[in-house]
Amino acid sequence: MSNSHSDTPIEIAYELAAERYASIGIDVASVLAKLKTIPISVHCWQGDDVGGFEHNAEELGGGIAVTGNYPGKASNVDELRRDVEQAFSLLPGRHRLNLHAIYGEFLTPTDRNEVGPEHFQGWIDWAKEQQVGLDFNPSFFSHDNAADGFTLSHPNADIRNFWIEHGIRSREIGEAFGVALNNPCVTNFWVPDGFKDMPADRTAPRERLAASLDKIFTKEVSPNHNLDAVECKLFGIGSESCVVGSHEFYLGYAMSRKKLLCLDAGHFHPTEVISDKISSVLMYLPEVLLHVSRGVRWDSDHVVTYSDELQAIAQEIVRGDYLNRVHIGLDFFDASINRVAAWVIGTRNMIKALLTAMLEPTDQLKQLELEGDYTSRLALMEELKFMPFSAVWDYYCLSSGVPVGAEWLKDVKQYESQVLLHRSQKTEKV
Ligand code: RNT
Ligand code: ZN
Repeated sequence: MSNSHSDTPIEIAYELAAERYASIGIDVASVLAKLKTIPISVHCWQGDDVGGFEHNAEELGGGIAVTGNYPGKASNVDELRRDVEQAFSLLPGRHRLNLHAIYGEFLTPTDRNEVGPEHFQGWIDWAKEQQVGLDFNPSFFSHDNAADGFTLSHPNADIRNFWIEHGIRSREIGEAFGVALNNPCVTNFWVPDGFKDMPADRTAPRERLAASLDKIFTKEVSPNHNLDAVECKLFGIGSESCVVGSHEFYLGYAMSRKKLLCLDAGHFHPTEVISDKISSVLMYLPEVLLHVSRGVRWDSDHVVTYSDELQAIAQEIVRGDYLNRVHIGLDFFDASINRVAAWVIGTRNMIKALLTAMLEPTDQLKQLELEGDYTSRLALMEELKFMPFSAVWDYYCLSSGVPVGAEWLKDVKQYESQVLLHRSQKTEKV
């Protein structure tokens, strides 16, 4: 490494940081080369408060909620794409876009049991052009047939069949993404089904949910094109007493049907953390999907910050050597701040957490633990928190051609004044 006179302060800081890391056995250049290959699946729904583009879109349902009325929400597919491109331009690395079924391009009113790959051709073309992979989600909420809180486990067979058809078609869309992009799509199934008050029968709805899912998954689809995931949950607004698709339900389902389990950071008891679950679940499942989110007091889906739990999630993925088995997706929605900024903040934090985890001397920490030297383990872990990872992060941004530090905010502010504030504002609820 040479400090030529043309080196910027960021490059100089990086070179010094790289020397520090080399002294603890970390090759920073190879860490950055690897980090570049890890995609984060960025959720489209932060861009419009989980609204979607259906003709007769209903209010957000399913026990999830978005609060805030920050101006500039995307209200059509072109606006959403433009906003996603703006966010992607501020992220180092190449990432993925995660779509929900309600985000299709519907020329005529199209019900959920009518969606198909044709409604997502525009997204496929866009993804090819942007060179990003696509992930998918059937949308089992914000619909008349979900209004009473049940979908795939509904006691009424007609309603169940309606949603089963939606699930089948959603997998076909996922498969079409995988084929067109030559890149497997993760299609994640989350249903809001649950009881507000104590149910008399917890068994029958769970049996119906399993039977409905089995019907949806009947067709064999190549894992090179589509991977199915199922997302568990503890409670929602309106399903406080019993969620049909609980953790135990879906862990068993995923194991027995060879599906991915989706662990959402907001879907457990408040002191329960998904970082501790990854290694347990991966004992028995080949792959998992994460919905990295941040619950504040409840499953509130706040923007992901650089929290202890975010770091712990990244550490678990890296320490367990699970990078190839964990699909990292984000799931938050905040309408009280600039929505593009929300994406950038949350995604940059996820990448930063991966980077710092990859800059750890993992083998040394494990060895100290094995020897029972917990004193050294704790001392080293705490010293690592003050290693110069920010210099590595800055350099990663610089060398990836994206803004360093808070510079990205200028781009977002400019985009806000030039684009977002010119959008016609519909009356929105707070
Ligand atoms: C809801 C689940 C689910 C949704 C998205 C919109 O509690 O987390 O993943 O947030 O599908
Ligand atoms: Zn989720």
